[in-house]
Amino acid sequence: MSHNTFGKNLRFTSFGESHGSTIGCVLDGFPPGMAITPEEIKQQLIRRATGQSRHTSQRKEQDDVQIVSGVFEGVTTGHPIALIIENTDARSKDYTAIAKQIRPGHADFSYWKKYGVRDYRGGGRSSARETTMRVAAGALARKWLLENYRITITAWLAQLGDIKLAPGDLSRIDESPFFTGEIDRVPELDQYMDALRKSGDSVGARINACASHVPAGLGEPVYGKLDAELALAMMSINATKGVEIGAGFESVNQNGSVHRDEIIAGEFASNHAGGILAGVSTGQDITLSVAFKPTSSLRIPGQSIDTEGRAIEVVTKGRHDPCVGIRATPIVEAMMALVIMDHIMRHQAQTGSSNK
Ligand code: EPS
Repeated sequence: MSHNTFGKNLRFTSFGESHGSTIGCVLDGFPPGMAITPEEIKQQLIRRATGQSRHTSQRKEQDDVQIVSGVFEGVTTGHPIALIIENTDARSKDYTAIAKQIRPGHADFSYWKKYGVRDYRGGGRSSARETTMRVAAGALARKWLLENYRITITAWLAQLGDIKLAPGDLSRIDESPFFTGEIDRVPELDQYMDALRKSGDSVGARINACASHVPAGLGEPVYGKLDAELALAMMSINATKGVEIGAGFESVNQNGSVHRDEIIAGEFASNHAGGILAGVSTGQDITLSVAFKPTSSLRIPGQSIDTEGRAIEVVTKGRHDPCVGIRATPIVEAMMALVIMDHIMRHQAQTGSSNK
């Protein structure tokens, strides 16, 4: 089976490959009456796009989004919203040399084992190109959440390789390609990435995220818990290797007397739960953290096999991200927005209450 849809009352489906003619998505169940323009969607797309700095892949896609359906006279109609973007800068010949080679650490291996056939051009469906559509749909969800619930969602770079970063001033994360609020540390990050790129290697990253003003009561115990569905959404992003909610794995070191979030005079005194208790939102900020592995398309030779099973040495040339985690930041935000909006609609459908 293939599975390209998520969400229940707000359903998102994406299609398309990195080097196909077009990528696209359908967002079904979106409420009528919200104004939206392609330019607003593009504002989010630019944040994720390649070629915006020297630290990401130099593929230059315009990412001009066309709203094909579900919007009439600039307003959502309640019908499926279909969005498409043409691929205009795919350079498939970059992949001829590795057409029959399996890059170690890449979907090349597992997709080939599963399907027996693979679109080797840019990784086909396994490419991060697909995440463009998540950010496009996420732009609509973010706007709806802000207008209807004042919900804001912000993600930031918390770690690049072994460099740990504090949140700093989160209102400034869009001022550098790193999505960091520690603006004065950007030169250090530039230097680190320049050296990494020169070495031909790649590195992982940690992205932290926070959603504020999320109402209490979202989440569907026991198999549709809000944290479970957020974790699933994050794990579906390319290169994710770990997700933590609230205190996450740090909870292992904590005593119950520390971990529990005491309620003093009607207010939570801390937020180790990450805004979710027993799979249901508490009204506190929802906080999570996502680990991205280092990308596998490297200029450094690696031992592997070809599609005939022969031992080979693989070298990947072309335009690749030395740290795909950096531009995963807007993808994390988009996935959080889509999951939270879906849960608001599910909560309303079950209880008849908007919990505003
Ligand atoms: C990617 C490899 C590069 C990236 C691509 C993701 O593509 P190509 O090899 O075709 O130049 O540019 O990312 C995007 C195009 C995008 O929009 O995110 C990969 O191997 O996943």
